[in-house]
Order: sequence, then C-alpha cells, then structure tokens
Amino acid sequence: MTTTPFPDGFLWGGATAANQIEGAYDEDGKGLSVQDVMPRGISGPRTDRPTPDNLKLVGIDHYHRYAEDIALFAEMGFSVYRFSIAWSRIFPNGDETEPNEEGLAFYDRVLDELEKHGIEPLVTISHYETPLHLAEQYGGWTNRALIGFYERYARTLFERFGNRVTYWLTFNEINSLLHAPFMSGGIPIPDGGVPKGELYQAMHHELVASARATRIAREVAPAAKVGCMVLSMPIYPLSPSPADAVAVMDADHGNLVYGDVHTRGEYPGYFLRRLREEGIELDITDEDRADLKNTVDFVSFSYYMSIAETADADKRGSGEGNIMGGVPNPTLPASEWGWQIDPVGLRLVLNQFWDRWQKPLFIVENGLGARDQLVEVDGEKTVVDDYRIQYLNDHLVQVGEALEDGVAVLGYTSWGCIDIVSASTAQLSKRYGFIYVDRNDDGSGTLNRYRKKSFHWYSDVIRTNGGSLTR
Ligand code: BGP
Repeated sequence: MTTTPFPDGFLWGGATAANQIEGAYDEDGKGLSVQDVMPRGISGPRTDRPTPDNLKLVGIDHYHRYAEDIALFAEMGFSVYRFSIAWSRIFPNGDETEPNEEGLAFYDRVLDELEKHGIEPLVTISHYETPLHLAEQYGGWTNRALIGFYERYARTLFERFGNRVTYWLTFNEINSLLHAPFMSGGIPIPDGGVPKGELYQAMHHELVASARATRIAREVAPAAKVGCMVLSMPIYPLSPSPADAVAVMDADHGNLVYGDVHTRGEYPGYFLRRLREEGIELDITDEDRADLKNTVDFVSFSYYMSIAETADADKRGSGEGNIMGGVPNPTLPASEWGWQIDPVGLRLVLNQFWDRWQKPLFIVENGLGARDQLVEVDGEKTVVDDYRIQYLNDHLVQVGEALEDGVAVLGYTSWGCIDIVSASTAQLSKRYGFIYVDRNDDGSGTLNRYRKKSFHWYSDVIRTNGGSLTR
C-alpha cells in the first residue's frame, strides 16, 4: 500500500482551451474571436482576417474528434477535464440578444461524452477568446458595455449547463490583461500602445463582470462553484538587499490584486496607492462596489515557472516567461522556450495563496512545452518523454508537500493534456500533451493521436492517487 499526501476525492485531469484545440473556427455559426486573427499568438502581429498560416483555424480538429479525445482522457483515469467554451460559438458577434443554438449543442455533446466516462467538467467561461466584433466595434474590455455582454453570455451558460457543470472559472489568467491587452482583453493596440488608464479601467470592468457572473451563478445554478483564475509566478529577490525585496513586493502586488479583489470583494490599499501615484482615476460606480462583494468559492491558477526581480534597472525585464517575465534566476534551469523550471515554486505559491486568501485552491494549468520526437517502440508510435515525466513528477511532489503544509487543494489539471496550439507563439511544435497529435507547424500531418510514455505514467499516478510519484 503506497502512502500519499493526496486526499481521497482529489481531482486529477488535464486542461485545454477552445481556441487552441477545437479548430472549426467558422463552423456551425461560430463568429471570429481575437485568436482567429493572431497567427503568431502574442509573439507576432494580428491580421485583419483569418490567414491560412493560423494553426488555430483547424487546431487539432477536436471539434470533430472530441469523443475520441475524451475516451483517451478516460483511459488515463481523469476525474476532471478543464476546457473553455468559445464565447463566439455562443454569441458569434458577442452583442446579440439570442445565443447560437448550434454552438450550445456542441458543448452539450462534449458534456455527454464526459458524463459517459464519469469525468467532472471544469469550464472556463472566457479563455482569451473575446469575439472579434466586440474588440473591433467596442474596443474590447475598455468599454463598460462588455460587462453586460459577458453577463448575458455567462447567464446563458449557467441556464443551459448549470445542472451538468459544477466548477466554473470566469476568466482565464485575468491578471494577464495589462500584459497582453488584445489577447486577454480584446483591446486593439494602437501604435503608441494602450493608455495605462484605459488598461486599468478594462481590468476593473473584467473584475466587475467576474463578480456579477458569480452572483448570477448563485441565482441560476445554486450547486455551482465559481472560481477566479490567475497566472501565478512566484518572484524571488535577485539579491538579499531590501531594495530588491521591495521590487519583489511591488511586482507581486501587481498580480495578487486580482485574487485579493476576488476573495475580499474590494480593492486593497496598495492598489489604490498605485492608481493615485500613476494619476489614474477609475470610473467605479456604487453598483460596481456592491457587485465586487460577490466573492469566489475557490481560487484557481496556472503555474509554469518562477522569476526573479531586482531594483537594479540595468538587469530588469530581460527574462522570458508565460506572458510575463522578470529577471532570469541564475540558480534555475530553463525550458527550450526559456521558461525557468522551478517545482519548489509551486509549493511556495500554494502556501502563499492559501495563507493570503484561505480559499480552496485548484491548479488548472501546469506542464512542460517541449519539442517531442515521434518514434516507434515495439511496433507502436510514441514519444519517450522522460523530460515531461520528470517535470510533472517533481511539480506534483511539491503539491504533495503543500498538502502536508495544510493547504487545501481541490485538484490538478495539467496543461495541454493533449498536444494543442500554444498560446504565446501559436505553435504545435511546443507540445505539452500526454497524447501526441500528428500535426506540424506548417499545418501538415494526419491528425492521428498517439499515446506518449507520459500517458501511461500519468495513468499510474491517478490510479495510485499520487502514490507512484518518486519523491
Ligand atoms: C497560459 C494559457 C494557456 C496555455 C499556457 C501555456 O498562459 O492560459 O492557454 O497556452 O499558457 O502557454 P503556451 O501555450 O504559450 O506555451
């Protein structure tokens, strides 16, 4: 009998996002989203209209292969599967008053498959998939009108799926908005950049929308558990100087404010000071303040890496990262995409979030993007991804440490449980999955699925509830 720190009922699974997996970008009434005009993710310019080099137009054709993919997730023993609903499948332009029934029917079919296999859905309402029309006609989330459109969209989902979906996330990585305005907030970026005041106003609109969705869920789907979702990135001081410690505190505050608002129901003093010092007057109504009091049931987050920070201007801002970067940490290795690998950072951020918010936590993204080599072993096509097994094992061991520390963790959905298009660079060659998908960056490939070595490894981890991890 193996011992394990993971409690009975811990939810094990994987995560994806509609724009990175589904394809069928214009099928069954779906409208364009900002992703359909971002052929290079956030690492390249947007286009006016979809271009054939945008891998997301086809993705991995999950829109037609969802039953096969979910059967593979079930074979691994998933008890939970995180996916997003594409906003522009439900409201093609985003400002319609009635939803697109064909879009709703697709997610009914996905939920049918999950129920067939006893897999709990964990639904992201908005995962970087703002309808392009809302970006182009309204300016995205800088426009207060988006709160109403998002409310209508969320209410439609709760009414349609509220009796089948327990776990909901309002916005994916809501704290990325200032760093990726177009992808995260549907905000067109003029040559001179988006004025900071408009970005902060957009942030406020999303926080109000998130809180209103939380209130609506409680009215329409009383069994629902609503969580916020933030991009976590523990920050270490580059030196023990107090100045570097202050630089860390300031950088951390920039991310923690979102969880603070979602769990406390108001803006913290350090954020109000930041607005004052930047001369920014937010348009906050009394209704907004009342709305923000609708705090979440749990906090979910993505974790890939940690960064360092310093007060030394010459060293700042040179690090690679998931949408945000700090200063490279000389004590840590990095992935092929320069993301610093730090399993202990996951234990630290679990403790930080638990100590700060005392809300159950859900790790809804964690994984290693790597170039995989498809090979043949015993007549089977596979990938010998020992590097991914090592990364995931070491991170899950730290989740176990956090559980021993008394942190309440609901579950873990590894990112990209099947190879999908990456967000930051829109590549398929940056693979995360337990399942290899035969499609390449040039769009070639059969779309066939193949089980990697990590597929069988993860099956064992789930079967033993973490007992098979090597500590
Ligand atoms: C997060 C996004 C995910 C996913 C992940 C990995 O920011 O929430 O959608 O893409 O990053 O990043 P990438 O795909 O750029 O490697």
